[in-house]
Amino acid sequence: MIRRPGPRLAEGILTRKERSPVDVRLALHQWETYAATLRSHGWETVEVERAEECPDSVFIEDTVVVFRNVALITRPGARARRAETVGVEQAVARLGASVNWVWEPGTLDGGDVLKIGDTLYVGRGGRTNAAGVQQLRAAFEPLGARVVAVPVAQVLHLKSALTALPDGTVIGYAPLVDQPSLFPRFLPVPEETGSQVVLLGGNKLLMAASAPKTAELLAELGHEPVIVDISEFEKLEGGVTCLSVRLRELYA
Ligand code: CIR
Repeated sequence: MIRRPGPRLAEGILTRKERSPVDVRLALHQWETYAATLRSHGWETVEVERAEECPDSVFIEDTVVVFRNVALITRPGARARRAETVGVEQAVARLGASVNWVWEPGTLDGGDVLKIGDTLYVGRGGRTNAAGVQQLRAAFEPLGARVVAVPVAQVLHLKSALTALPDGTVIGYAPLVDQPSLFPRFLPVPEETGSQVVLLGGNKLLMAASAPKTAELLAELGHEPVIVDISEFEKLEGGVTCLSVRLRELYA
């Protein structure tokens, strides 16, 4: 599931970076390439209706967490992003998910949830609060998920500085990971944006062009990096994972 950037993209929220001008036309081109890359690796893309008024709506991963057939619509930690969930609810319902919601006072961003098999690591920190973690637990533990809360103090989202390889090894940019020892297997990578990979299938990993050293390292370990340039989204603190929601389980 993907969502085309809207006309107000350049106004997206910044928390940790200085603002630098976003080239909206280039961003659109990069987004088209990102979507085409998913498709050329066997993924069907479902485009959620564009949210004209929401600058950050392209970062669709933050609006929903899917486990088995249940889609938990988030309540984003940034108030300005809450209107983004509307179109996403309709889209996941149309795809056959059973829809559930995070309610006040809970806040949860999908970028704070890393799924490895049946384990959901959830980052508690900037955008996701304790009530959000509790509601994630209540939604998914009855379905067989194991929810593990981990602290996030140094980055925007849990997945800003770590994701996982196909075998479940967590890869992370160690200086920005609060407690690497929480993960059974942890591989440090040399670049912050290199810590974000989307599993395309087989040994293929979708990665950002801004992390060449990590791509080289992962290639040496037998993975096959597939590189996309997402510079304009990186200026807004977004990475490869947040530009899509992968719905493997709805289609399983
Ligand atoms: C925000 O601050 O919410 C957006 N500018 C960036 C969101 C990136 N999402 C993610 O890492 N999952």
